[in-house]
Amino acid sequence: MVNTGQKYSLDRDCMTLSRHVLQQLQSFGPEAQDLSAIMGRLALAGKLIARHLSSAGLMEGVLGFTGSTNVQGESVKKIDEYANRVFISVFEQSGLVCRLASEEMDKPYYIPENCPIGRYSLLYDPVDGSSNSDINLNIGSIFSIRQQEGMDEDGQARDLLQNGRKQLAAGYILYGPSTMFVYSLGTGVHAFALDPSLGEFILSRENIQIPESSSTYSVNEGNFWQWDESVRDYIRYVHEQEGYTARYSGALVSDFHRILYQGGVFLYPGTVKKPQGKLRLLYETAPLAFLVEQAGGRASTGETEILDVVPEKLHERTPLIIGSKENVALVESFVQQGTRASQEAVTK
Ligand code: AHM
Ligand code: MG
Repeated sequence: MVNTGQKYSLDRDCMTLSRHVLQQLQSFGPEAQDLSAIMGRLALAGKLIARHLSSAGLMEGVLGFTGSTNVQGESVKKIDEYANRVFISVFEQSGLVCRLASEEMDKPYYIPENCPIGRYSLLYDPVDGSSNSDINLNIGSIFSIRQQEGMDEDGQARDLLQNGRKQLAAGYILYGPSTMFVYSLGTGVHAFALDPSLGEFILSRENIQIPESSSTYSVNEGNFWQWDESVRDYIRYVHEQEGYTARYSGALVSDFHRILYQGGVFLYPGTVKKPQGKLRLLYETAPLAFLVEQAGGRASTGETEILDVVPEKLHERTPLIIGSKENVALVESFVQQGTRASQEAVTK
């Protein structure tokens, strides 16, 4: 007699990331081969970083700050620097991408021999939520793939300054109790869990659909008095409703992962000191917006869809409201009411 339980688990074990990517693209053509190879390299970067993190508490020189600051003026952690180098090493000899742009580098890193138009650019946040790393809590890496559309004489990578709908693929790697690789090629969102005994990412959930609404909200309420009155009104509204739950981990990737699976809304609004908020468009908010739309959710600045924002510079920031459709619309209604009220006050 056939043991069907065993059969199903074997089928599942055989659905590796590379096989899944080719299946999604329904092609063995050159672009499908390239994207499949890029996903394979990203998975390798994820495995290297996960391995490094798994023994971080036992080794010297893994945790803590380097003593330098990055282009954003933020203190760099040793793990940020390590992970940034991992992505470069993994792609440098791959012949797959022409340049890499990351949160940790002022300008993109070029691999000149791979730079014909039509090759790919990788944009990434090597370690998102890195302050969690010193205390062994969840962190992640975020990535986005775009096609190279122009040559770049002055290092400003102007062809990257286009909206998020230009992304060919996006995703993240979550370093949690298990390491997960979540990606989209524009055909749904799919999650893979790292099986350490095989060293392979195995399909865990396919075609994830975010719930239409939920009572979970995720925001750093320590910034309450730094926000616009309209955001404060939304939070006051939430406090008055029964059943709302707040969840905030300090790492966007893990808060987003919860919301992708269980619904709700994550917000990082502008503050008095940072009117555009903290999160960067090209390698944080746009890739997650790409994923959330594929899962049936939304991402907005409050006024504009995140995927429609055209940046003026590489490290541009945007306010972020992301998650279940109904929750995002509710936050937007507060923000837009606030905008209308201040416009009316100006015209009076
Ligand atoms: P990072 O990429 O430098 O780690 O910064 C981004 C992180 C997000 O993961 C997280 O949501 C946010 O910063 C937390 O910021 P705050 O401490 O201001 O709430
Ligand atoms: Mg980040």
